[in-house]
Amino acid sequence: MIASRRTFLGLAGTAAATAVLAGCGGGSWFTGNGTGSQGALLASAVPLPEPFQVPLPIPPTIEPTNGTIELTARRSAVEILPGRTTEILGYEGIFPGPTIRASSGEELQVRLRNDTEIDTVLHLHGGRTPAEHDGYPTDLIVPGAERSYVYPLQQRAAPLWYHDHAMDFTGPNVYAGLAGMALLGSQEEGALGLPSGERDVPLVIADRSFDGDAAFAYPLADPSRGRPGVTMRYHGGVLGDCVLVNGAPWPVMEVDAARYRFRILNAANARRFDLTLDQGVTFTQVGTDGGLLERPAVRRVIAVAGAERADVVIDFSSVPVGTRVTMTNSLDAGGPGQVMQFHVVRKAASDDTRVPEQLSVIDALDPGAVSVTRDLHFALGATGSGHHGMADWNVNGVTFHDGDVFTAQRGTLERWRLSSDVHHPVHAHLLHYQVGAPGGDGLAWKDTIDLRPGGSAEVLVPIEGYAGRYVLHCHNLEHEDMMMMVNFSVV
Ligand SMILES: [Cu+2]
Repeated sequence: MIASRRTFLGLAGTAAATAVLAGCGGGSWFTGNGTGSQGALLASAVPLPEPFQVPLPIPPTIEPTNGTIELTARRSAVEILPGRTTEILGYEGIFPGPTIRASSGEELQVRLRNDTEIDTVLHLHGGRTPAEHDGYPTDLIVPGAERSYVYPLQQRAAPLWYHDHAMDFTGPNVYAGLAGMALLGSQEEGALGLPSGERDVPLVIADRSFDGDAAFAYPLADPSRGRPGVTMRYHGGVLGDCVLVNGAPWPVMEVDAARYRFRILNAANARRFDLTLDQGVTFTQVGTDGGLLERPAVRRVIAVAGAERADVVIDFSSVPVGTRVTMTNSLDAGGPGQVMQFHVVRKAASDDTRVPEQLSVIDALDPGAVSVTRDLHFALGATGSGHHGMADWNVNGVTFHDGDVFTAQRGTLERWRLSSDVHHPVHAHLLHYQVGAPGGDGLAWKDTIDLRPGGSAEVLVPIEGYAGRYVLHCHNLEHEDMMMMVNFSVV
């Protein structure tokens, strides 16, 4: 068991050597690598499959019974690379975990049993959740234990997701497979006529690398987990060379010549994706992290940084049967530049779906009502307190161990001016940001904001929900584990 755990959690010596020698991208971990993502490429030590051969898996859907869903986190062996076995940690033993379908406004209880050998924490990302159920990083479920999380879900319908949030080890735990989607629906959304049922498909996109035994390779600084963090080369982030969609490498999905709705989630530790389609096919974006846009937006590129979601419709109805439509990541020319393929295999028997011109109404917040403006700077420590034996990533020079970075008053409106040194996707628990819609038409709600290198963003943040202590962090999971996570309190 120990040997297997080490093989899985650690990085075999040969793979490490391969990674150092063959890792492309040049540059250092700090300066980036020309792929638009912060981090260093970890090259797989086994041959990877040809793209677009493996069918796209659809994670099973799980709905509450009497308001409750039961999940078990456990280790299992699954086939990811054809003919090989990869050990994962997964909710219900699969990666991604089952897709939770729940309803906005209806309380959901998730009972999680930890049948793994690691400590875990469950966080409903994008959930407006009381602090004691939010998955605070040190609220650990130890091996063999279980606990219930109660989610009031007093929030808009939205494509949320759930994942491990254990202190110092979220990166390796999510990389090992502890992530799944949680789609909140509502009557308003259900009445729109958007594609549904088998034509409403989650796409959980994540990059991974494999060691010589086809295990997920993750460069923990200490494979025994005596101390957190990754080896120096990967301090900026772990970039895999194999793109998995719903846990399958560069898969292909057979589709009807009809409209489909895709709930895209970037579940990667560090990689950004700029998704594009060929054959003249475009995306119609209908929603973001925080639910429906006011109006649909036709887009050639869907950009998603770690933890961001995009709710899109793709219309294959005018694509000739037999055509293959390829989704690529325009940020990378190599394997990570490929994502998946859609193979249009038949005419649709019927398609009475539509994308209405008006999807939802978002009441604009009044900037004149802002009572507090906060400057939050995400950067590498100039000197570094060296929590992990190297300079720490931090927010305004402080880290998780330095107490609250601010206290916010419920019922008020704040303006946050976010800025960064390198690329950081910034996520606040509990609170949602109101921003301009992607494409510029109307407003949108977000829980994760992608800050480009040297970038900044200004967002309006209504302080709503529950009193308690929450975290604000970078969703590059290596940055998060290496201290780019701070506390704030809501009173
Ligand atoms: Cu970051």
